Amino acid sequence: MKTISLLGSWSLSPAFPENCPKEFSKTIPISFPGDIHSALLAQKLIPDPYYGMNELEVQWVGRTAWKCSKIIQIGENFLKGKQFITLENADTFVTVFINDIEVGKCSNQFCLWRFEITAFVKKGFNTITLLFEPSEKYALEAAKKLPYPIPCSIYDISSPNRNLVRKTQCHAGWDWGPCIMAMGIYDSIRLEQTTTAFIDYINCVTTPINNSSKWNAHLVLSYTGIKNNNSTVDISLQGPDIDPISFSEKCNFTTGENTLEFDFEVENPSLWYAAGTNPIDEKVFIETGKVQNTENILYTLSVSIGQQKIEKLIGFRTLQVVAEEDEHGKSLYFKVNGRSIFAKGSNWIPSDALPARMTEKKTAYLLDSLIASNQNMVRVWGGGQYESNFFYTYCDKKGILVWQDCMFACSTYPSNPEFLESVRKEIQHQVKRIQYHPSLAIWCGNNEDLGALTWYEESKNNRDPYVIDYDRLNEGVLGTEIQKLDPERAWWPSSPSAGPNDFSDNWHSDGRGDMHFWSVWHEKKSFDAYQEITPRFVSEFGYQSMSSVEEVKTFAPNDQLNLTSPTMEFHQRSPGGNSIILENFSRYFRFPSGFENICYLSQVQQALAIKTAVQYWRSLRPICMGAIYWQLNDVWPVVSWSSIEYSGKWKLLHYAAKSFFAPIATFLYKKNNTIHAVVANDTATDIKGIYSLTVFDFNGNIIDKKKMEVNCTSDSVNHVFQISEEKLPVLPKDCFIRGKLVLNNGNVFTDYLFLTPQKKCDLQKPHISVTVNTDLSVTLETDKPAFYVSLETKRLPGIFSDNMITLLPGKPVTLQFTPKKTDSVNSKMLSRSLRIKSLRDTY
Ligand code: BMA
Repeated sequence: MKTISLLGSWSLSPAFPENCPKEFSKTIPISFPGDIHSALLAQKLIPDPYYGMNELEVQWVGRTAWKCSKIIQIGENFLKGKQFITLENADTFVTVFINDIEVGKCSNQFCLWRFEITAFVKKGFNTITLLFEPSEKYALEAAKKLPYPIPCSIYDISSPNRNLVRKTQCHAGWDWGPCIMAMGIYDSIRLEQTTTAFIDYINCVTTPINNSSKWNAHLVLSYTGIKNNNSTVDISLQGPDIDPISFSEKCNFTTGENTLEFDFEVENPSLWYAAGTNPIDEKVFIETGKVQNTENILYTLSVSIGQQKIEKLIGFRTLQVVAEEDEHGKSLYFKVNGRSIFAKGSNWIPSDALPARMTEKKTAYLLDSLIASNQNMVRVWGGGQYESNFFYTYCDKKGILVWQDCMFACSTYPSNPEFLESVRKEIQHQVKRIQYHPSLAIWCGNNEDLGALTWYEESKNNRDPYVIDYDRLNEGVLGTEIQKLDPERAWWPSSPSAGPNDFSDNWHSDGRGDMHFWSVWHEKKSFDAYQEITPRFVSEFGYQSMSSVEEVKTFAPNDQLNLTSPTMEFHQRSPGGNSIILENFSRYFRFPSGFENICYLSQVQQALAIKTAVQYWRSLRPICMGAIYWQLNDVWPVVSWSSIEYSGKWKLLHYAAKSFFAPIATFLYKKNNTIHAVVANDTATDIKGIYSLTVFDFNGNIIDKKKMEVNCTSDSVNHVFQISEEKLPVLPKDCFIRGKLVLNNGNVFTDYLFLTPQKKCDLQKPHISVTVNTDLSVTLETDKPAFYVSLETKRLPGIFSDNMITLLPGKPVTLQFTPKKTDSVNSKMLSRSLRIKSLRDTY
């Protein structure tokens, strides 16, 4: 088999130039993987859709048909046997022509499309043309044919009926994303030639063999034969610490789709670990208090038939999803290699609204950031896309457990035969493409579609047809196909849900399965509401913040740097979102002065909200076993729930996550006037130390102190101490509290707590001195207690070892800065770009 990649440069022009303004009628370059908006932007034919309100100016692009062509030379050899053109992640309605003859039509972004072109290719030059037609046109046509309306969520700027076309749902606009109805090829487009068969997919299920150090590897090879033939299949497995395995088998290939299965044994491979649970890393953490993340050892499985060779990296681990009835309801947790894992993570949305910018570099950066803040799980949310091969392989290496939604979100969906058939092909392809990844932990049918049945007038008033549609799609196609193709992996019907065969909508029930907890945002409850539930696993909860001023300036001119300016409101898509941020300022803080302080305080507030939730829920272990916050990243610069800004800058939440998700952590929280001190230990080692609780006044004087010996067994929490605030020698408004755990080996973990909203406290104005050291560390010292002390760099991207810290007089703290571009940054540059802010500076 031979392959010719068609990635790289193509020519782009409107399909019907007569309908376009003159400047667009010319032919311009486009590069695949890539998209049409990005190509037009590169030629300055459209304005930057992320700037100001330009999004409105580019809506026509997605409503226009475009043509891309490429000329390719084909040699004699390639014409033996049969030829095909194959497209992956083609968005969405793409008609393919070879030498002006139509050879096929793609209509689902998530399917693999392979069209035979044997009769149409010729020796020498061939022209390949792709006609991209607007998805919106197809969606509107589909809507007209419906016997009754199929509603979906609609935002101010959105493309109608996005739920009727199989395309990344959030391209149509979301409550954090622009409406950019992108078109393009985002993965692969290639010509293929074979005289025998294609290897379509390989899967390898690895299972430990009882009472031995051996594992069984069960290899499944899916192939399409183009004629009956006998060929030899060569299989090998290699890795750094096993004896190479290789064997060959003569196999009969028949025409059409087939599978072949092989079993072989592997002696003592290294185990695959979820991040943070590798024994070597845990040992380092216990000894030094420093988190280390060793990459997992993966093994190269290679399968060849004739000239065709496929290689995949596989891992060895056991993984169970435990969803069992118990005295608290129904559990949901993950067991890796027999050990229960508290899932700490965030929700992933596509890495950019312009698909050409969804680069491997960006994916790696975001996943590295996720790991660096002590997370071990990512949820690939159903309104986005099945992610790239690179994404899953990166998760395999780093030990990031993947919660994989199918790509359906916040909507009702149709169940006509064509739609279901298209989804069946989509899910068959996606399961076979990604199921070999050891990081893939669970398949989930959709995001919030079960709940969405209660959102729309149509489905509320006439529920039956919508329930039947839901069931046909979700259980009839997705659940059935997934359980048939990937029986080793758990099937979870929806997020949130109470698990298989329980069709309750689970929105406000905290006892069963996973829940989405949005009361402290959409319902505007106070942060205390996080402590009013006892969830088993929270797969979504979020709180918005603004991005840094530096980021805001990338989309707003100076005269718009005001929260209620048209541009700022345009870059806020959650209805009433800015008011919720402001309302909580007035609930907790003295009102910040000026735009810069608003941005900063909104990030402090977001970090405190999510910290409150995670600390409380971690303290409920083992009843609660997961906290996956909404959301890790942004698709453009916007006010949102993300912990990382579009530009990659960590918001204060991302730094806070590093502490509240740390393997060993101490938490202070107040519930019903009682202060609780908790130690959480997510390591495999029992720990011992001294816990101290100190009450300070706002001059930094110690008013009271209690000390006790504590221990905390592995993978558990210890509620070490409780005290009613009335028992304190001062009024709650006149003090703050520090909980400090000093382990017997000297490692220290701390947490601070205010007992009243900070606005009631008479904070002293601190004078913080800053010393920038030659190794790019920054030493901070203060004369008065300073809260949420945050460092930021201007025009110098990078990450601090910690941020949003509490500084006490006489206790200098040194934070290390790691610039994104390590070369040529010196302490002078860091000094110049450094900004520092604490809570008292905001008013
Ligand atoms: C959740 C998600 C998203 C949404 C977010 C914030 O429920 O599934 O659809 O963006 O809430 O509203």
